Amino acid sequence: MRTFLLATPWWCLVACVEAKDDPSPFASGDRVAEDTGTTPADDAFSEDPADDDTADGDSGARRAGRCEARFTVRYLDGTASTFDGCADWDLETRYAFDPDVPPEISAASLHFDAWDEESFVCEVRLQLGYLCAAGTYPLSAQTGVSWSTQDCPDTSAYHEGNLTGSTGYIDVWSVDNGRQAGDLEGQDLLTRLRGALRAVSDDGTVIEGTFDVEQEVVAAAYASDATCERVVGDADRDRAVNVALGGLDCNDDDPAVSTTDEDGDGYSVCDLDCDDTDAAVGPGSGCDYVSIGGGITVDGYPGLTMAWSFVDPATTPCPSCAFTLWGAVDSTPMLLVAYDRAVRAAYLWTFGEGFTSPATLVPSGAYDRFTFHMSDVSDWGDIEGDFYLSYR
Ligand SMILES: [Ca+2]
Ligand SMILES: [Ca+2]
Ligand SMILES: [Ca+2]
Repeated sequence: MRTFLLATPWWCLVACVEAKDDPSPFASGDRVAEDTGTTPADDAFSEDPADDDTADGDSGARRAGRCEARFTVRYLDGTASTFDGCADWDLETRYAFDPDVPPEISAASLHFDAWDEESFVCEVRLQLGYLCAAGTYPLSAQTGVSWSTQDCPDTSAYHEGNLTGSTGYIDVWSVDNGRQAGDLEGQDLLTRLRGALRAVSDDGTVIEGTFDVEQEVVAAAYASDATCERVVGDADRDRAVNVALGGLDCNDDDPAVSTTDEDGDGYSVCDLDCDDTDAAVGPGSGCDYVSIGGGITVDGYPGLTMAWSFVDPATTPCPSCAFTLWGAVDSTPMLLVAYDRAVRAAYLWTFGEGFTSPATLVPSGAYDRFTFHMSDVSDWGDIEGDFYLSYR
């Protein structure tokens, strides 16, 4: 590999402003962009003679690219905005060259905007500080997703703003730079990137979507000194990342348990469609749980046992929940435990107080398993939930 280190990591110009304390080498570059708001002279992309900030073919240096990209922003009030990001888009890449194998993309930046007019903005930006290979990249100091919703469709004025993903991932499905090996710096290089993303901001707004872009660029070198942060986020390779990484695949060991709605009734198996071949059968119509196993352990009350029963979510503090259980001690209701399908979280309610926390609900043939862990729940302490729910 040849080495061409940059004084200021190019991708840092946006993301590192918010990662001041991050120890990664990408976050520790000088703060020219942060201090002055201008682009540093040593920013690699600003030096790129082919970088015209567009991919629509109006530069002689680049051939017109190809873009498919669709994103949905989901707001906490249940509204959503879906847009095509290819009206104005850009793929920027740097490469590590090798005499024996085709170039690797050492770093990548993607920008998608629903508008090609400068005065309107509905965009998402992806930063991959080190793209070592296809795989799942959890958001970090060097992997970032940010988006702006000022002029997005179906977005109320209340939801307009600029957001940054605090959790989530960029899932790179494939990276293709052709088959030519060697030092290709300065040559035209056709690069294709395909993948998906899902990110959640601190205020709970979610962005998700897929992209497939191909563009010819003038190859420039950049040897990243960052660590490859790629992980296996889609073990069953069904194009859905597991819930532990912020994805929607509730069972990442079984490609048959899908996040897509096969029968078109509005629910996937992960959304608790117990028969995804029959649109007449789904949550609320034949998919209700009828038996419960397991329960909770409460740190503050060791040995506590509760009798659990189903109650109608519509009559509880979590009417949007997919199912709700009352836990009672000696027939006195003590705890309400529910699964909030909209945010895929456990909902717990004690006398007057509600709590949510990440939870997993793993469908399988015999029963669905619902687990969660909540820390410091009022004077109950830590609560660990482990339930087995069956349709029969
Ligand atoms: Ca999967
Ligand atoms: Ca379905
Ligand atoms: Ca169904």
